Amino acid sequence: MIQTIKEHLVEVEKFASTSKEEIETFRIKYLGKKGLLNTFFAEFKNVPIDQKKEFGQVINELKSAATEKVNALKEALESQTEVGKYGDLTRPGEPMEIGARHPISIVKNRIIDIFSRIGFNVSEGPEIEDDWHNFTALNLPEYHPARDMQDTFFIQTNPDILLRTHTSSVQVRYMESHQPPIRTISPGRVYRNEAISARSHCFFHQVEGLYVDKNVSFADLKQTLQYFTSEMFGKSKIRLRPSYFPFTEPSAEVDVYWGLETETDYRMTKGTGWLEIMGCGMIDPNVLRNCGIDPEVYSGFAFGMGIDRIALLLHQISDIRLLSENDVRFLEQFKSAL
Ligand code: 2U9
Repeated sequence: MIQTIKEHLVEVEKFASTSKEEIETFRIKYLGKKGLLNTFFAEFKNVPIDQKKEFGQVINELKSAATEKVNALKEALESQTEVGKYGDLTRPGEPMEIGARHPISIVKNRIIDIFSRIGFNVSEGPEIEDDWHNFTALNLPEYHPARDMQDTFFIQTNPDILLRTHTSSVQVRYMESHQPPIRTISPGRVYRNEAISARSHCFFHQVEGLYVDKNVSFADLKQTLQYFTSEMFGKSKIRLRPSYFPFTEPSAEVDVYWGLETETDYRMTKGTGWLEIMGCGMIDPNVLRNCGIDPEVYSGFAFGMGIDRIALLLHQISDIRLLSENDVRFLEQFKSAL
């Protein structure tokens, strides 16, 4: 019997495997409930008294050898396999937090999408501009009173360099480098030097649009705006009120009929049902000429709107400051938006 156990001891010591199943079979063979070790232990009472000591020693030796072998092989196996290295790869993944677009971007992207469907491309330009592209080319010569309309941040050491006050400067650049037909919109950040208060900010966001070709008329302008308001707000009743901009003639302010169905409608429209959403006009011939386009051959319309205001409107945001504070509790509410 002792001899048999010693042979098993040699077998245990020799045993090696990288198969989970084989290791388990080995474990059951020696250490299982009905395994060899239990059988040998049960045999202990039948062993002659003078052999009991040696018998006891060899089966204990066999037990520790088998236990150690199983543990060592399992450990080696786990450190080699993916389960050991990476954990259980079949486990469901950790949910990934998704971000949210800023409401300004959501609104800007919608505007771009709407105009791109009728052939407008997107043009961009520098936020730090020169006097020509921001003012002079746009029919705002030095000392023109309209320059007061947009208090400007100038670079202190150079009065010719400034932070753009509108994205019209981008469109001046676009016309300088492209001949008609031109259909382009310019979204972007613009700067105004206004007193800091709850409602005014040093920068905001605009989209301006430009359409220049032969025979572009005021009717084309109105139809384009009607298409826009209907796509953007689901409302196509608009009215144009005469206005003044130095770069357009004639000029108009665009109101959309919002309705008076809810209390919010009343508050938003001050009880009139009408909401001012943008300005527009036929591009002044002087501006076309300044940009290298012959006003005898071509005409065009332009429009401009503030994105921030539209974002407040569409998402019922109560305070414009929320748009620039980047408070995640505010921003994460836009996860489900476009
Ligand atoms: C060129 C020629 C003309 C762009 C225009 C407006 C009317 C307008 C305001 C709306 C609210 C600015 O964001 S706002 O403060 N804009 O009312 N913008 S026409 O006219 C142009 C643009 C480029 C070369």
